[in-house]
Formats: sequence, structure tokens, C-alpha cells
Amino acid sequence: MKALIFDVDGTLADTETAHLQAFNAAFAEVGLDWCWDEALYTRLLKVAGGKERLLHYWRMVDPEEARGCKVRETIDAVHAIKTRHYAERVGSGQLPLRPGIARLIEEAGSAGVPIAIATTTTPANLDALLQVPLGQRWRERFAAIGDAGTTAIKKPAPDVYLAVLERLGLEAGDCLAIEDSENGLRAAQAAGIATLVTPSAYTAHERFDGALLVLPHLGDPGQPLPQQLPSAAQRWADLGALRNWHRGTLFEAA
Ligand code: XBP
Ligand code: MG
Repeated sequence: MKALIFDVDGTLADTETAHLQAFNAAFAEVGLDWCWDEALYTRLLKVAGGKERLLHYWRMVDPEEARGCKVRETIDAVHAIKTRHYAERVGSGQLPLRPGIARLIEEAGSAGVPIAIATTTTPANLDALLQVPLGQRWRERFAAIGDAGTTAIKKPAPDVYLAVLERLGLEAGDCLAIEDSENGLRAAQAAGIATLVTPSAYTAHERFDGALLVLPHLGDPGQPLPQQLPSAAQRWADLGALRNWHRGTLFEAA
């Protein structure tokens, strides 16, 4: 295992409630009578990408209007407002990283293992989410960053993972992806990358066939996983455990 590739939303942090609130704040600000609840948003999350999600919903509620000439312009404008609201919600670090994320980033840095990001979210959201927990110079810690600014075609297409592999100069078989959703798992699998899934509340109901392993989260010494991990002596996923799982020694004696 030569590199770790992290998804962002739902994986680095449980961000989707903040995204949902930001979408609803944008609808209110522009006077749209749309208001998404968690049940609807959970369904809409099957469409990766906020702009794509907005168009999908518009076509659901008003197919005729969603064919209008100003649709693209309107979606871009609403999404820009949503992105501003999202930054206001997460920009001062009120959204913590999920268990084990900061630890694994530190472990990889100390071991000289490159880490990367492969996300469908808007680049500005990365700065808002990561500049407090990982510091102002957080970008320097990642060998490659693939996001909605670098890759237009969203998950479950493999494009963002293929772009990150190219930037890393590594083969798919040399990397491990960490994801939270079925879309993300399918994107990484389509790129040939073994994937560990840590579902979020929004994706716990999804199917993760073919995942290397599915865990509630990565755990930390202070927040151990409820059960012993395969071929790991402790109840949190550290670099050694990821290496074993990537190498395929999932169920060797610990
Ligand atoms: C999850 C997504 C994103 C976010 C919203 O991204 O699909 O669209 O829900 O962010 P990830 P935008 O690949 O990190 O799980 O509105 O900026 O798209
Ligand atoms: Mg995700």
C-alpha cells in the first residue's frame, strides 16, 4: 500500500447535515419554496454533486420549468449561495473530523505515506472544512487533490479517482481508498482501488458489496471500535492494520 486516498463528505467529517442546512438556507435566501428534509436529502444524495442534485430535484418537481433556458444560470447562482452558507457553517471548525482521520493523516505523514483527496464536492468547501482541523496550510499535506473543480464527471464514475492516481503517479493496486457511500465505493472500485467503507448516517442503508472492509468508523485510542478488528491487535484502524487489509491478510490471527 503506497498511498491513502480519502473521500471528503461523510468520510473526513460528517458534513451532509451542514450541506443540507446550506441548501435550505440558499432556497430561503432566493425565495424558492423548496425545503429539503433529511429523508428527502438522503434520497437526493444518490446524485453526487450539489449542482447535479439541484437539477435532479428541479426535474422531479417541475420537469417543464427544469427545461428552461435559464436553468443552468439559476442552478449556478443558487449553488454559489449554498456554498457560502456551507462555509459559514463549517468555516470556524465547529464540524470535527471523524474518529481516526486526524490520527491516520499524522501516521501517514510520519511514515512518509502519501495521502490524497478524491471528492465530488466544491473546492471552496475543502478550505472551509479543513483549514481549522488541519491548519491553514492543510493543502500541503496532500500529494493530490481531486474535487469538483478538477473533475467534472462525478461519482460513481471513476474519473476523480483516475485523476488522483495519475497525479500520484501510482497504480490503482498500490492505493487504498476510504469512502462513506455506495457511489464512492463504486467510483473507487471502477478505478480498480481497494476500498474501506466507513458509512455515515446518510449512507448506512446503502450496499457496499466488494468493499475491502466496512467499519462504523476508523476508531481512535480514546474512541475504540466496538469490536476487535481483523488482523489488528487494537480496536482502531492504524496504518499497520490498513496495510494488512490492503495486502489481503484480513483474517490472519491478530
Ligand atoms: C459528496 C457530494 C457533494 C456534497 C455537497 O461529496 O456528493 O456533492 O454532498 O457538496 P464526496 P457540493 O464525494 O466528498 O462524498 O454542493 O459542493 O457538491
Ligand atoms: Mg462521501
